[in-house]
Amino acid sequence: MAALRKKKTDTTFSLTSMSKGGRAAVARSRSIDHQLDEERERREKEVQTLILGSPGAGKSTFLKQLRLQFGDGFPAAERQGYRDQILQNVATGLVHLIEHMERIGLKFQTPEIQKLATEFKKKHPRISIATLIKKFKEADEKAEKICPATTKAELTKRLSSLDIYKPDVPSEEDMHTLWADPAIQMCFERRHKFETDTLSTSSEFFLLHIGRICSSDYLPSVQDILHIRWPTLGVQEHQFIMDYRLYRMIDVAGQRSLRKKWIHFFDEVAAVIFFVSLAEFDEALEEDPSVMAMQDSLQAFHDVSYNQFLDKTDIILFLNKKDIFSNKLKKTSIKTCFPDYKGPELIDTSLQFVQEKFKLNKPPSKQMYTHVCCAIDVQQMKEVVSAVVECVVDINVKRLKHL
Ligand SMILES: Nc1nc2c(ncn2[C@@H]2O[C@H](COP(=O)(O)OP(=O)(O)O)[C@@H](O)[C@H]2O)c(=O)[nH]1
Ligand SMILES: [Mg+2]
Repeated sequence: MAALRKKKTDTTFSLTSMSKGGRAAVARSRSIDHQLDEERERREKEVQTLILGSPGAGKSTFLKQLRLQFGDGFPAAERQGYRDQILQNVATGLVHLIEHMERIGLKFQTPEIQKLATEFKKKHPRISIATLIKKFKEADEKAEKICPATTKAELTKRLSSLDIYKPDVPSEEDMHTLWADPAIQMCFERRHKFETDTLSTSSEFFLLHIGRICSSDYLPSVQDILHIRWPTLGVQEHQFIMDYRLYRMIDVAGQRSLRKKWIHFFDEVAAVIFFVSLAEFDEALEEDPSVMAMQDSLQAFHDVSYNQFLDKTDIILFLNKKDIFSNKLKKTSIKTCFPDYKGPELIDTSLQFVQEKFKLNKPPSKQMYTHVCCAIDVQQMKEVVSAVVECVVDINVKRLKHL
């Protein structure tokens, strides 16, 4: 900034001694200088960070942690607004159990409750990411036809408004009745023995708190909000101001079919935060079951870090869901995803191997900062979020030197 200001004063030599054409040229140059100054000032004041990664990797949860520390921390009035999403998540957990009971032939205690369960399942089907993605893609293509987005701002607006997930709010009374049944209780007790289609940690959490949640004076807690699973397929943003700078954290939809849109967000980006769910090492992609989810994340990470528009952009890699990763490794080897793994069946060595894989999928010269974490853990994330914000600030200082 100082250098640029100096340059500006240098051009204020005697205008009166110049020809008309010369004066016009200086005026033009001043106006360009002025525009550059303004642009530079805007860039200095505004720091954009893109948050990329597959659906379910923990991007929204990270944004919530950021809000907890650098925002208003979810005041009561706002927490109330999460109630319907939480009730929906409880319903998803119940339907998961009902489906498991059907598979193993376990019946509810009375025909009335059995009927209620069948109707409940029909009314509140479990969210399939694959179906949502299909619906989102269709809505996006339709919107594009009616009104093509020509600027990033338009695209952001359009993608954020494609709200395609609007399920019915389940009845608390129905959920109480289903949950009180001894058969569903038995099924829940045996949840750790489910061979396939295991209950997610968020479903487990909400079912364990069903009594509190389904009460008339229920007010969601911060922990409840952090456990919400609510697929966001559009663009979400969280802004905060620090040291007179506006930090914009932009969460862009992560599913494969929409990745080509990421590129619209690449200009003016100071840093990229790339989220990977460590829990996906033994999972296949819902969109394409022939592909292992973590291999797909590696490919996406490779494409981002080698993208020409991001060649000067540093990457912050988040290896998230360490808790689920550690649990899964007790039963399943990392070889499920990486047959070339030769190390011992230990958490630390398996984790190092995954880290190494990501390191090998970026240009050697590109700076990468890695965090291994559990995004729902408020205590642990305090340090991580501060470190990330500090890192983004540093990256921006470095970036400004090269502008
Ligand atoms: N157990 C566990 N669950 C997590 C972790 N991070 C996020 N989640 C949960 O995973 C689900 C998906 O997270 P979300 O932030 O919505 O993913 P996004 O699609 O990338 O935005 C939510 O239910 C979160 O509560 C984690 O580290 N451990
Ligand atoms: Mg999200």
